[in-house]
Amino acid sequence: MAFTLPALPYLKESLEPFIDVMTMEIHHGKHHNAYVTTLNKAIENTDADKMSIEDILKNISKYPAIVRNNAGGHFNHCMFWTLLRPNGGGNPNGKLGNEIHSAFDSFDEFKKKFTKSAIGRFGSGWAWLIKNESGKLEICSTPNQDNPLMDIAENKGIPILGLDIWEHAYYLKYQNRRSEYIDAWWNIVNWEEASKRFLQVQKKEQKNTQIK
Ligand code: MN3
Repeated sequence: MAFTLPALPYLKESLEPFIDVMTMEIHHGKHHNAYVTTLNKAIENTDADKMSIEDILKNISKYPAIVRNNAGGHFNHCMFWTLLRPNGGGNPNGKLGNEIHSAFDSFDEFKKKFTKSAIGRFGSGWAWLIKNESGKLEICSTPNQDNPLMDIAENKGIPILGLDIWEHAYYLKYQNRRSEYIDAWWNIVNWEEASKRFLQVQKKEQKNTQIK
């Protein structure tokens, strides 16, 4: 079963002025598309051919770098698109909002720490809010197309929010000003989607404790 490029859940021009239409076009249509094509070629006739993307990532140490880079690239971008929306931003409410408050003292503190982590990642990579293996919210970052689901990740957990900090995500509009891109990104975060992800992880955790 080959992986496919998902359609964007909004018009590519609808994230303007925060992310420009040309960046969206190239980022989704060229970069993400290339991860999908390369991944499919790399896993053709291997056992990964029939696995879910999550299962590949959880066992990524068994695969060559080409699978690590492109399976990560595919998963990370699928998630990234859904975590953006026109007229997004603001503060998360509900259970995720409460959990962010208790883990980071306030939403502003969380924003500061997340921004710092994203700015501090040298070169290409991602910044994440994850629910870690002890069930706590945690901010971390990964290099290249790695992510916290991978068995080789330094900080393991399930991603709730992810920010692409590769230059291809912002260079056309922001050039070297990564922090301006991050400031803009907060205006289009899809907190409803992040909350949905958080609740799903919580549900799974509850099920697992019941089984134990
Ligand atoms: Mn990207």
